[in-house]
Amino acid sequence: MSKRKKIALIGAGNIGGELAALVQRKDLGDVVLFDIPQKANFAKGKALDLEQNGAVLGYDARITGTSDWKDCAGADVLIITAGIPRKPGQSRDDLVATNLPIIRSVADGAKEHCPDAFVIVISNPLDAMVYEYKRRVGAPREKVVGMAGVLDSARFQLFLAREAGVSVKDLRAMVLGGHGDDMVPVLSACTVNGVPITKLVAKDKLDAIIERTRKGGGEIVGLMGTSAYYAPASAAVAMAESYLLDQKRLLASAVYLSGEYGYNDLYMGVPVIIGAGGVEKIVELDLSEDEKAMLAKSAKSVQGITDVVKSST
Ligand code: A3D
Repeated sequence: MSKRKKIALIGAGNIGGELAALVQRKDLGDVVLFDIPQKANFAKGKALDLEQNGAVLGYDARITGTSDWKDCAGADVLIITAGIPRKPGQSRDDLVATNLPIIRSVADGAKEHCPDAFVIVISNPLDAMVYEYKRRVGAPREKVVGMAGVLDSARFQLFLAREAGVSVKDLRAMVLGGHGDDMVPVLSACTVNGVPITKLVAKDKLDAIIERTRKGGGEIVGLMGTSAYYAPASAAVAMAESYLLDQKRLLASAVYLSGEYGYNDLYMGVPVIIGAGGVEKIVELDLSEDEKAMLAKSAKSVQGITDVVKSST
């Protein structure tokens, strides 16, 4: 009989709590909610609240709060949200000075205690943080991805569905590139169940939606004073589920590029197939010339912040 899976959530804040709730409701396995020693009791309290919520709702997952890496030993999946989120007026790149030492300490803990886990990084600035995690742990690229594309694509899908007057269920959309204001919503891959979106939404509306998608994270930070957490958690759980259940879903994910799309030694969002082998395939789309130019611009931004991380000791 196969044993229950273990999902370690590094960071027990807003996204960490929602991740735990989703893993519990989908019965993907047992959860370890890890945070720094100063927040160990907070993590323990949140875990207990969630387990009691499971008792109300009828979910059996064990949820443990901790600040001891030993409790993460043998985790099948690690989802990393450790770090600070944006405040109004900040860019994601503004977080690098605080979040770089945090991702390094997380990488050291993970390398020692759960080196074989499939890792999904969420901490910002996303592409640079996932790059640094992989570099420090020395893990194979199949096992280390960044979550951003699923979330950015969902924002794009929502705005398009509302404008077209159709269900979000029928929207197929993809946002590639770095997780920044020059991310690349790929119109050529966007349909309503196979019908090109350009048949249903006028060009000026599409342009406005692309702009809103690019600023989608900032719109929420401006309203709430902190980052989004429901949709980011759902997006990461979709990726974790595809790995744990070998679903082989094709999801936009930040992945280490070795020549794909013409980029090397860089993490950036592209379509990948996630299954039991982790990143099983990177799918190369035939992008239009415009889309290639937008991807190049986005890659340049990602390279800039990645270089900052690479040169910082
Ligand atoms: P928050 O609610 O502040 O939770 C972060 C938690 O990380 C806090 O409880 C911290 O104590 C904890 N932490 C700090 N250092 C460590 C450490 N060394 N080890 C373990 N835990 C630590 O933030 P949040 O959950 O809202 O956001 C977390 C991160 O996700 C931020 O960097 C956000 O910018 C980022 N984020 C990314 C996306 C993407 O789409 C990529 C979306 C939304 C938020």
